[in-house]
Amino acid sequence: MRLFRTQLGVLIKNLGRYYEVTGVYWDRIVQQEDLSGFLHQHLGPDTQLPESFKLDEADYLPPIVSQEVWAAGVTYRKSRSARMEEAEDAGGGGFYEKVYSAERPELFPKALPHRVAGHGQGVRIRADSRWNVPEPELTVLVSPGGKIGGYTIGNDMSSRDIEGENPLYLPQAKVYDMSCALGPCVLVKDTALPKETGISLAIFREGATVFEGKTELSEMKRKAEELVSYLFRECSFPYGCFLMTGTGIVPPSDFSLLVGDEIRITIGGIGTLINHVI
Ligand code: DO4
Ligand code: MG
Repeated sequence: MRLFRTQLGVLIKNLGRYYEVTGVYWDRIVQQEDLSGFLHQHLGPDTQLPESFKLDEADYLPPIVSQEVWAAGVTYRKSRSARMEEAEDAGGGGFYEKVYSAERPELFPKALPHRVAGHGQGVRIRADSRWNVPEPELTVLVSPGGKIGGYTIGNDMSSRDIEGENPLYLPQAKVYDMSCALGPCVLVKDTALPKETGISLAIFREGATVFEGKTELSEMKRKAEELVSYLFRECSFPYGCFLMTGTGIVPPSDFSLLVGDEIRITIGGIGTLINHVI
């Protein structure tokens, strides 16, 4: 079952048909400890949309209203190596090796809702950075009680030159207006995604593919539940939260995004999140 936040209201897609969730606002929905059970109550002939109904790209809104977005870092070997390389000259490389093997994960606050783009909307690169990449990340929706109720696709836009100059600049490399994208929907599911789930990233420039890469969840060093349990140790989330689980795809060091690029992130079972750099 997939949950959509759209210009037309909150919709569920189940077995190929769309249903409208009426009378309940987004925050109240994603607060549910049994999200799947709650949404099932909203499937019925009275909430069903015509069989011909489909969403246009302009209809999508980011699947977030009052939730915080957090992110985990260096959860894949590929990210560890890229970070070590970019921070080497500044003498910061050792920190990334340490955090990759440490018990405590790297977690950082990524975005407040107003900094999040939805499917089809624009993401930004910083004007004071010359090396920018998207980071395609499986992102979990977590209830106030700390339960993973769903999965979405996240893009953790990052300025690698700022991050590499000094690890203390991480918040500036990661947090700025429209530095985060989430969508196109939340796959509502009580069980973990299979380890073979594929994550792929493609970047297009003026109609040509300028980067393609893929990984799978089996490459992730930590489990999403472990990341969530660290996040919930000393933070409460009355409206629930999103947690991005880190990137396992890093474009080569001579690649940087440009305004106009199209970024497509696909995660098996969820869908494809498309954004343009504006
Ligand atoms: O430590 C820097 C951030 C790494 C990150 O965002 C990632 O691995 O996805
Ligand atoms: Mg990341």
